[in-house]
Amino acid sequence: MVWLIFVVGGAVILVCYISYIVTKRYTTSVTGWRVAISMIIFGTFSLISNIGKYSFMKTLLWLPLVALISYLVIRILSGIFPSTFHAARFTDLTKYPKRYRLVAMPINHFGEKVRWCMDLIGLPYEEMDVGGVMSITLRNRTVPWLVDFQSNSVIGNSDEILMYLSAVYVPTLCGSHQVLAQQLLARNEMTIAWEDELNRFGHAIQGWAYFYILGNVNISAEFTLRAWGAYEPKVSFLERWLLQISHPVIRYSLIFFLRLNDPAAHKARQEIINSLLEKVDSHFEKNPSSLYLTGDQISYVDIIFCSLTAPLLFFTLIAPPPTSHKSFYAKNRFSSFVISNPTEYQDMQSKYPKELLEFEKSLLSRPCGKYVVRMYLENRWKVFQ
Ligand SMILES: N[C@@H](CCC(=O)N[C@@H](CS)C(=O)NCC(=O)O)C(=O)O
Repeated sequence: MVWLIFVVGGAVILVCYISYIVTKRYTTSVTGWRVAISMIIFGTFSLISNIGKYSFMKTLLWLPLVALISYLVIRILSGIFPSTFHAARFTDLTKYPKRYRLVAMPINHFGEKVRWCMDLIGLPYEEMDVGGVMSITLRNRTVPWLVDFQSNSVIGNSDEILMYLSAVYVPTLCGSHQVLAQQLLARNEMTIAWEDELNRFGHAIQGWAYFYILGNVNISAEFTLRAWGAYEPKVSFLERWLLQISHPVIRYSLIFFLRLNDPAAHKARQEIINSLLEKVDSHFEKNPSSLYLTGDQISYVDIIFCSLTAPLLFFTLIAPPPTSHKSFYAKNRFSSFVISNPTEYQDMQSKYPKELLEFEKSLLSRPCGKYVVRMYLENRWKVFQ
């Protein structure tokens, strides 16, 4: 009896989930629902063969037919490729109100680099957010990734997303709008060298900050949970709940995989961060009138550096004091970082690692930190026209 309740209950949940995502398309799952459908069909067959007491041979003979049925159901539910009947024009606005979907997570500095560039060039997109580490663990995919509903493409890795948009979207813009967007995303030998260096920097920041947040048992889980979106309404209820219950497991897995208890790894990360911050300091010290890193115009290199550094300026850019009412990070889209109650804000600050607070303070007095804050104030709300 108990197993029947589990089976029927599980099947009902799966069917509800699938009909929800198929009809509403409100999901970050691009392929996962297909797996769920096969599970339902094969699960149902296993129940039928059990109730009908099928022999081993009979079960084996039926299996190819079940596989075929499973394939056909998935193929029918996938529907028609959006651009099939529209000669590559994106016109089915009822089904896909926006051509692009960015999948990211709240504190996702590689995601912030993409969303900032997309906001600047005025790209029509919707954002869907997953909880921290949910993407890499459940889908073996890092965030951000971009879905293009017209070409049915999924593009992973923030650098590749920018290259894709530069090739596919920017040429469709007109006049000065196109020129500005082209200048922003233009790649040359110098910017490509920056890309490599900034990628190392971004990953060093992840491990370096996690060392204080996750590696220290005295630091409350609340802070990581907030950063991962466990209190963020934009993250699905299921993932928020999963984050809360699985936090200890995730914490120890990250300590192990990112070697957060290895002082040599921590030191190596610190050196990567220091050397890049010094390079940026020295650029602005040698060129006091310079506004950007690679020339007279704003470039994606500026956006990358500022987005990747933003988590180190948590209480300045991401969760600013209650009096400011808005977060510059992600253009204020995550309400869980805007804390208007001063006591709650102070409480969050007191739970934050002291080392990170001190680092933020020192960064704000350096040319590199001032440049990041200026870039956020001047350019985070800007849209090219
Ligand atoms: N090289 C990748 C790195 C992306 C990356 O490391 N993303 C992190 C978050 S910043 C991630 O996916 N973490 C695992 C997860 O949240 O599921 C890119 O540029 O997009």
